[in-house]
Amino acid sequence: MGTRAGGRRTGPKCIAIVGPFASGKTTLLEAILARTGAIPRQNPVSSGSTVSDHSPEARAHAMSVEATFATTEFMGEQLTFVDCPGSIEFSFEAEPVLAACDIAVVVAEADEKKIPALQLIMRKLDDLGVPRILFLNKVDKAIAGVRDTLKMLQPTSAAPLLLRQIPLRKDNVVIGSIDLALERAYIYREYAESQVAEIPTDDKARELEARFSMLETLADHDDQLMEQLLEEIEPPKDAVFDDLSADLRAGAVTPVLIGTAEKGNGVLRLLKAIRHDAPDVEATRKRLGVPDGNQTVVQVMKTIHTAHGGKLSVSRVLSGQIADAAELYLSNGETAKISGIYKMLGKDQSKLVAAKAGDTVALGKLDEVKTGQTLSSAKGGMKPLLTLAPPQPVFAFALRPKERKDEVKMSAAIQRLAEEDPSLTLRHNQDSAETVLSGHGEMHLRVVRERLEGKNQIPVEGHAPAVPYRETIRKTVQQRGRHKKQSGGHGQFGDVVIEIKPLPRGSGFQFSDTITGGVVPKTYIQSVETGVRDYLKSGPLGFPVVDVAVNLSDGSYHAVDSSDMAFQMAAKLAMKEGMAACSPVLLEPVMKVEIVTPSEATSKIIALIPQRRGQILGYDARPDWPGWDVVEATMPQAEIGDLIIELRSATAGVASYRCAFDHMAELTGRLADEAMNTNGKAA
Ligand SMILES: Nc1nc2c(ncn2[C@@H]2O[C@H](COP(=O)(O)OP(=O)(O)OP(=O)(O)O)[C@@H](O)[C@H]2O)c(=O)[nH]1
Ligand SMILES: [Mg+2]
Repeated sequence: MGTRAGGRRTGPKCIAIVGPFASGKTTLLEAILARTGAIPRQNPVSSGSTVSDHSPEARAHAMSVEATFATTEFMGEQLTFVDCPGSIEFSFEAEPVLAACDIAVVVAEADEKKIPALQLIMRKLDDLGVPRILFLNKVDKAIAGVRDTLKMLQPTSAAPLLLRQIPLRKDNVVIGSIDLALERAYIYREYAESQVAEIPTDDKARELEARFSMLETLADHDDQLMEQLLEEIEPPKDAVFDDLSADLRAGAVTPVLIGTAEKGNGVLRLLKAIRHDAPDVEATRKRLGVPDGNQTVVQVMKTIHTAHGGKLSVSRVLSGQIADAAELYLSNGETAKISGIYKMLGKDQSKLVAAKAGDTVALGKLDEVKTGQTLSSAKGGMKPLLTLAPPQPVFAFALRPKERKDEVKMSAAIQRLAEEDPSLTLRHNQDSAETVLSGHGEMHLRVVRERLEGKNQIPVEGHAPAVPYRETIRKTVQQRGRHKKQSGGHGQFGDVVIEIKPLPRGSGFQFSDTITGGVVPKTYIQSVETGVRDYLKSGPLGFPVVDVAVNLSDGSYHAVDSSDMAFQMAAKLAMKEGMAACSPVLLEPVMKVEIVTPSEATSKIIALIPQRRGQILGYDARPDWPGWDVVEATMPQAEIGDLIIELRSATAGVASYRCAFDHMAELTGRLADEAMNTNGKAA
């Protein structure tokens, strides 16, 4: 016994703190920093001065909006914690962090509504193979028993949730905990280390039962322990500890610790569990497939542009070591020179001269380096360990500075923000001449906007991006167009007869001619096509025209006065008059939408689809996602703009969607008028 775990890992560790929104992650980090002496005392999140949520944006919304790094020391060992935001809109922050951390502390609470959010996180950890401890927070206000809570949370986790502590209650108030592995009681003291105590006699039976259940779970991976349990032999404590470590590191179980982060209770036990049981960078290297050897490998977890303008790439040193001014290779073979190595404590940094394998540090001025990249000392660089693939954006707005003079400044600032947040996309829409920013929800983009206006001091205006309406016709018309001008010397003459005809949806534009006998010479036929195409950029309703065919059937020319220009003009004239008589109609883009939602909200989601002029194509269980459904529908793009807001509010923030263009559909009546008023000719 006691061989599987191979003892405690003493190297520096990187611990991601994740969990559903408002479960107490920031509070827990603050408590950890206070307990380990990195900060003098624990500040409540409401004070707005925690190490994590110091930005005005986080404060304004009382939620974390980005990953925050804090390195501290516990019993002589270095631990870097990364407090990740809980909201799904900012969840991409955690991706590059989770990839290169050793363990995750999942902060959860006894709240049924947050189960789907917890499930999302647990799945992410499963996908990445990150071992985890679950910290069941807010036991001070928990009404249900811990074991009932775990039953409720178990479906979120592939690995069994293994209860390591049970609460100690007095008059229904939690006053401490009993550690089932140590078989000791701890009486909580606010903001201080708990006091060790004997397990009260009244609680002994409960403790034994819970302990037995813990041992049973461990015995699933330990035959010897199984035998001992069957023969009712008390297993040696060391063996139990070894099993706990080994199973945690292998991801075979998720140990559960309890506490009240707000009062600093349960924090020390959590730190000790991390100290004893967490894997270190060696396991993380294996997980990421870092080749053996003595090269330095560094994985970038976050990019920050600090207030004084310096760029920091917060990184995990996976192997080897780095010194200030060292050069590393990017995967594309380029080099980047480190200018400053820093230990992070929220927004504060302190300078270091070097960093070694396991350390999580900020590297200064790596201009070409981006979040998620792998740097290496191996000549020419190494294959990236990670490919960051942000999900499809679900919300967008068009942005412009309030003052024109800020245009260049704004685009530079947005570039910086996009570098800090790889889940942000920026594109220029040529059609509408808009700068469109897309992201993962309304709050996500609101924060970007606040950063532009606050940190960067650029007042901006935002509005919903233009919908790419088109127009077409419903009737065939024949039309003559004559352009004739006699002004002084050279005149202008062009004369065409065209037939304008609707085409089936999706055909685009076709041009043909049935000119015989050279009544319109070849070069001018080309001019007619040019004129028609030019006209089609904006039809009678003010939108690009699609799905029409134009045939040039007749016309005449003048040997001296005809010209390319004159025939273009004649064609445009014919189009202008002809199109108006073709019964023009607006077309709007309709998308195919795939919504993923927890099953309990499926009926609500289905109900809102027709309200947004959508058509339900079907719904089904989401493959491989117990408790979730997929709803498929078609929906006009105009209705999808703010769809995410409604989806999120119907599902405690977790539903999402993907969409792709499906077809164009006619739009008439009031909605067509509105579209024309805002986007088209009438505007
Ligand atoms: N009763 C109780 N409340 C707590 C505890 N820990 C945190 N809270 C409260 O829960 C709320 C959210 O706390 P945060 O620490 O900001 O939660 P978070 O998980 O960091 O939230 P996001 O980063 O926005 O996802 C705050 O009002 C805290 O005061 C606890 O142990 N007990
Ligand atoms: Mg937080």
